[in-house]
Amino acid sequence: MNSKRVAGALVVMVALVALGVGVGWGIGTTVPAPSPTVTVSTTTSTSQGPPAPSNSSTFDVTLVITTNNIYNSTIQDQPAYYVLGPKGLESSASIALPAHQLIKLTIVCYDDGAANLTGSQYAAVAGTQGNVVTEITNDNVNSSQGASGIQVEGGVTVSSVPANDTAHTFTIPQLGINIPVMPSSTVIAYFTIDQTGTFSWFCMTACGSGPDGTQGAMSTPGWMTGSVTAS
Ligand SMILES: [Cu+2]
Repeated sequence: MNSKRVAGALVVMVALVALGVGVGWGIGTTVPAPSPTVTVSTTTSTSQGPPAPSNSSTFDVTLVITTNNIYNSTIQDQPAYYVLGPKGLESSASIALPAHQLIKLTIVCYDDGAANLTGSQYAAVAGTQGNVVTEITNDNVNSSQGASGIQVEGGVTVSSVPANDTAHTFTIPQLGINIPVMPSSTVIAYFTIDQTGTFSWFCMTACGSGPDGTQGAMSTPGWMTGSVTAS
């Protein structure tokens, strides 16, 4: 079959399966059941995979924290947040997010060191679904080979992290969002922004330069602060 026929056949198959699901659930019971020989393969969307199917309402965004970024010849290396784009890393100075839509935020932190929190409250997760995140570290993930295949235990759901083991945070004070990030971890958070507008985001650990660690990256858009525009 040519590609148009393949596409047409897929549409018909999906429609037949959708009808079948409706019948199975007692919805639209006047529609006859499709042939039991109709089968389709389904795919599951992941943040690393192909674009989410049209029935998914989750907006995926990934931020990456690296440390070997030359701020200038005096301060030298500073940590920075980046947005993971289709071809690599992009500036985090201005992050565009949808309003009124569930956002899946993944933060990948290559920084292996902790920094002092600028306030003890920033160790607690806030503003996410259930006020929790999934923290994945090299110490809380395990795989084992079971009789039915690989068994994965990946990450833990937490409402806070140890205050003395926080590398950075992703914090939007105006929206009440605070996501603490442990050293060398990946964090997954779900939240919704129920308003439009532009809001400042900050890291609330003293990870910058200067005597109190609040200069350099901490005070420069695209490094450890910036804006989020929800529209
Ligand atoms: Cu930071």
